[in-house]
Amino acid sequence: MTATGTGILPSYQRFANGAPIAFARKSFRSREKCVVVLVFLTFGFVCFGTFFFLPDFRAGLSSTDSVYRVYDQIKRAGPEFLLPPPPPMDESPRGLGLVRHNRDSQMDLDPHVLDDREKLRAKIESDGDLKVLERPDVRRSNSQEIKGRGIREDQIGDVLLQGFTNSPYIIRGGEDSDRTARERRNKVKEMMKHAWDNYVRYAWGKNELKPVTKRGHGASIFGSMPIGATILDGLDTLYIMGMNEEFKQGRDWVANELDLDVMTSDVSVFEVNIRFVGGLLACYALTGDPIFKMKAQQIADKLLPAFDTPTGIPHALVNFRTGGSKNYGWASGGSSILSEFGTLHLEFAYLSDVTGKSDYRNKVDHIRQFLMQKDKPKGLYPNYLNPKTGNWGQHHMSMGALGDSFYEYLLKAWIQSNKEDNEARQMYDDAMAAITQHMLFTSKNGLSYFAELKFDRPEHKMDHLGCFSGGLLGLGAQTLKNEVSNKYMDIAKKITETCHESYDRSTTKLGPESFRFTDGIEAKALKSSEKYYILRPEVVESYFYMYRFTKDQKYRDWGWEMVQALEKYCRVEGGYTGIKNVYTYDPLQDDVQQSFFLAETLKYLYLLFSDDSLLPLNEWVLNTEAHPLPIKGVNNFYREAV
Ligand code: DMJ
Repeated sequence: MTATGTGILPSYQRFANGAPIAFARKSFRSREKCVVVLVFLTFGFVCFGTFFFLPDFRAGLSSTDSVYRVYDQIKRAGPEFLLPPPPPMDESPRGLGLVRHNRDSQMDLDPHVLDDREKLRAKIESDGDLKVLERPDVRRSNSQEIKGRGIREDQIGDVLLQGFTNSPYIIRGGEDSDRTARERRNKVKEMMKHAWDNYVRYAWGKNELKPVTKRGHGASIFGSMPIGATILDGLDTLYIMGMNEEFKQGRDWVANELDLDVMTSDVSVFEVNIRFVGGLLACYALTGDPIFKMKAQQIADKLLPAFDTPTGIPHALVNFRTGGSKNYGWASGGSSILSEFGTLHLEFAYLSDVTGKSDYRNKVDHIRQFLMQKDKPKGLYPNYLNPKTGNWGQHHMSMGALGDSFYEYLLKAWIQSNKEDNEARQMYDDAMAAITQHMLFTSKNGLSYFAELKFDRPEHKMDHLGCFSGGLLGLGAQTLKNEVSNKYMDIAKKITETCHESYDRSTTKLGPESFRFTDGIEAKALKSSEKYYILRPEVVESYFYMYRFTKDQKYRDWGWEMVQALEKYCRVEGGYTGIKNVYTYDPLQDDVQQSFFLAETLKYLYLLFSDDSLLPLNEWVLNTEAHPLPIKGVNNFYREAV
């Protein structure tokens, strides 16, 4: 077989049914001659255009050194003009940072992209420095400003993200004039970096980090599959602290990796709402990046089947795959829990406003109406409500576990609505009047605390969880001045003081899960099952609010004591761990870095050492997981759908 017949070499010989056809003609046809002439003409036109229309060459016609000038331009552009730059050294694990840098460097390679970016950045900066969140100008809407300049709504996030990821460092405000406060704040930021970096290194994409054994951790509240709880919960803290690279890394995970389809088991409606929906909505408000709104909505949609109960009071657990929902068997005969179904309002109301879909708000309004018309024993709300019958379960009442954030969301829904949701404020005021009348006690040595009620009997015990109530009462008193506001501010100070005592009376200077006021004990845990500390935020949450309202330096100093204790007893090489007994010098570690440590504890500490311009409380309201949501009508970051 010849080479021609193999098809390996090119051949112009034609074949018919495998037999060669004789090629007789030796000259061109006239049509072929025309094509040849046309080709020559086109070539001539291109050469002519090159010399007379391209700027560099035209300029160089009179010059003898044009070749050298082109060479010089290439040289100045650097080697990247011809070759992509090497990826920067990357210490982050799993090549995450490498992927990011590679992509960025390819963007940088294209001079047109670079140019557009620069222009966009200049435009944004001329709008009044949108990247700096220090003091948003409430008279102008940021998104409108951008829209007004021809940038589509769906580009806003990218514009903002590109804006700050290109920048070496952008301060988001709140630097205190006091040097000590600034140093302490920097320390908190370093703690956040330690917590985040180790999560990235050992548990990326998992729900939480086991900092001692250095691997992923999965809590059942998030279901059986990893869904990046620490990323969703911690992202806005990264943003607020100006940790741009880390924020971008988390944002890209949300955009590209967050996959709800992996969620095939039951999850807690409450936890998913406050941590994931709340976290994503806060990021949406802060950045305008539509990916956050989209993901928040997708997750909230998965929660909706939990509301399909005879009363519309949602179940505690929902299955993302089947839509089936149920309550915990242990909760007073299958009841729903007050602090859970009562802690959806802020996120759902805001989600309706940014998506333009009323469903979410309708669901939580319905819960509100249902609770309003129910009889309340002595004006108090029991912790349990049966979603089938609509009857209260056991008459247990608490400012701590099972009750807490229900009261918080009454006040904060009113604040979020720019004080228009008066129903909510009235319910809050009525509830606080009943609680302070029936559940507020003073110990022999003068410490104020909220006891729990079991039917009519007080149990003289307060949860760490209940320590948020110092800040809450302060916020209530600060936002509505009336004949009782001084009284409530006074209680707020006393409760915060008691909670500090629970820390101060421990060996580690960290507070126990619950503390009692019985048998000669004050503000100390009694049982070993109450002595643990799992990196909870509620005490520093109250320090933060009370510092904002009073400017009393002691709250900052108490916060600093907490930082030192965290560093001493909870910091390990692989992150931060909870401890099992706050009353020993060498406590056992629980090996869990809770996602709320990044979302709340470190955020409140950071805010405590910032000045009031960072997340001013007349523009932002923090959800129960410390995710900031904008206040309607006064905050341009509200981004209501039009
Ligand atoms: C957080 O998830 C929230 O603050 C919630 O309201 C109750 N407690 C944890 C942190 O302790």
